[in-house]
Amino acid sequence: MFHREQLKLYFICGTQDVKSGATIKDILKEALEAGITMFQFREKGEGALTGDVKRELALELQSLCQDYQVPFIVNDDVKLAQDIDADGIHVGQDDEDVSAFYRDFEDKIVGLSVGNFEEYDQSDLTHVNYIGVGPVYTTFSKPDAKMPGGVTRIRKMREYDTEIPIVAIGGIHEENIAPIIQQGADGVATISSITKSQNIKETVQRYLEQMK
Ligand code: TZP
Ligand code: MG
Repeated sequence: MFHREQLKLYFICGTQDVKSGATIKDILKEALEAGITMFQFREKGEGALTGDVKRELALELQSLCQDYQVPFIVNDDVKLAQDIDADGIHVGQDDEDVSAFYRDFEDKIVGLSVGNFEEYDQSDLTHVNYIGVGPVYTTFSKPDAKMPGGVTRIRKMREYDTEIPIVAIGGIHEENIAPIIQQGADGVATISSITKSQNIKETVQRYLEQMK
């Protein structure tokens, strides 16, 4: 079951986002402990895990999320999400069409990336629980990211659709979330502000305090 409150602090991570000594498991555990509200396993780009190794890691991360009752979402890989019975799936505009798989995710969470009005207009949102809107600011975690739309894009998207749950993404950190929430986003999604944090507990707490 999906509640829009789950979007408040949505941590996204794959092995490609973890460079230094720590492991993705350590980072996720700290983030869960500190109170993230949703997690997306996004294994992408050069060196990304595939096949059984990816599946094994997914199962481990899923089990961690279950310990904290935080939804475990798989990016892109519909088959993996079905296979391990993930809590949901997140797809982009160029990924598998929601109409092709929504029946298998009826009681689960389906997220779709929507970068602008054109993408919004061409998307069937009937079976979509939330949209990811971004990049808001410049991001270094997605090499093919489009031009940042700023908080203006968030405000306009909220005016365009006053109901749909929105999670903002891209270049977000604890210091720049206030206007994003003020302009109508339900929450923020972040990779690097958590993976690169010197103190994940503090980072997460600062985020959550501003969402109250
Ligand atoms: N989609 C739009 S921006 C982005 C994705 C997956 C990357 C966000 O990463 P960061 O480090 O929070 O900017
Ligand atoms: Mg994708």
